[in-house]
Amino acid sequence: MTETIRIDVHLHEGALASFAEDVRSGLGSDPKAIPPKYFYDARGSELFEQITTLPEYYPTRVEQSILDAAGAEIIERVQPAEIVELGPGSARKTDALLRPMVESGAGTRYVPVDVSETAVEQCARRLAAQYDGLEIHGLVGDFELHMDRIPPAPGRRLVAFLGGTIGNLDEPDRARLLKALQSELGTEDRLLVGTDLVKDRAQLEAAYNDAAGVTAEFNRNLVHVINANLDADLDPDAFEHVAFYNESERRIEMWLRAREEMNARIDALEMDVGFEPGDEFRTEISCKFTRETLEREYRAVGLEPLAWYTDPDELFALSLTGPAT
Ligand code: AVJ
Repeated sequence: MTETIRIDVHLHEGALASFAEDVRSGLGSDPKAIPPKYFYDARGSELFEQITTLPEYYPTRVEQSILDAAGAEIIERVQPAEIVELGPGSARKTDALLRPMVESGAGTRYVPVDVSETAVEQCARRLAAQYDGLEIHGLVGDFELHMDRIPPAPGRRLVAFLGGTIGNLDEPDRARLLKALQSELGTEDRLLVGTDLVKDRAQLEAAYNDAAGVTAEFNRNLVHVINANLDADLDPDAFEHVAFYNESERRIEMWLRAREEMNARIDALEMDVGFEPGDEFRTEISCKFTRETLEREYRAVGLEPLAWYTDPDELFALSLTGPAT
């Protein structure tokens, strides 16, 4: 067998330093907030996989159904030589794009870019076994920082950013990321983004407050990540999971709220942190979009909306864009 998997890790050096810095500034800011990308250690990635199978968490299933229906058409339209995927996680949904790309004969390479090393390794191994001759070049890193490390394409490139993960970024950060992507795209390259859509509060809130409590465990996992990486002694079970829809900001917010008074030590930061009962810090935003709000954001960074794919209930959407000419 020829070697078709290569994985470059760009995370080790700066990663711990930026996590430490984000926790320090995040716990010192008002409101307190830590970026959601740090959820995804091995356990966090596993918990997120469980979330995607929960009855209340519709985005993964609905996006899959849209991809199953439109994947072949998207590939035919773009005719990519490679797919670069930002934040693939398990990359299970990507099959709906990879299969038609490989079958078209034009596509030869898949480049998963994820902060989770285990996610990149596992999806690379699975896909290499599944698609004979597909070259896989994984990058372990933060796509907000390592965009320029993506190797040059052998032809037309389709950049996929699925799952609604772009909603983890606030509008300025989205504009920065989209602008960075736009500037990397050649005239024939395309960007495919999955976004959760604005809908009624009850359905949104149920998706982030599942009855089985998996999302609560996922949320509290951030405390484990802080303890493990920064030599801290926060008690995860002393925090309550809070998730609600902030309608004026069009986003789900997740918070961790102290149930009791707590004094903790973060050794790596030489920092003492105190919590009064009810004190909270934000762990995630998950922004929801309409076609109008999203297309305005695309145009603002020189991306032209080319196609819009949604499900019959308009719960979730995939949008295809390319550099404006
Ligand atoms: C992976 C960022 C798309 O925002 O819905 C799921 C993460 N958080 N449940 C989302 C998540 C809580 C998810 N994304």
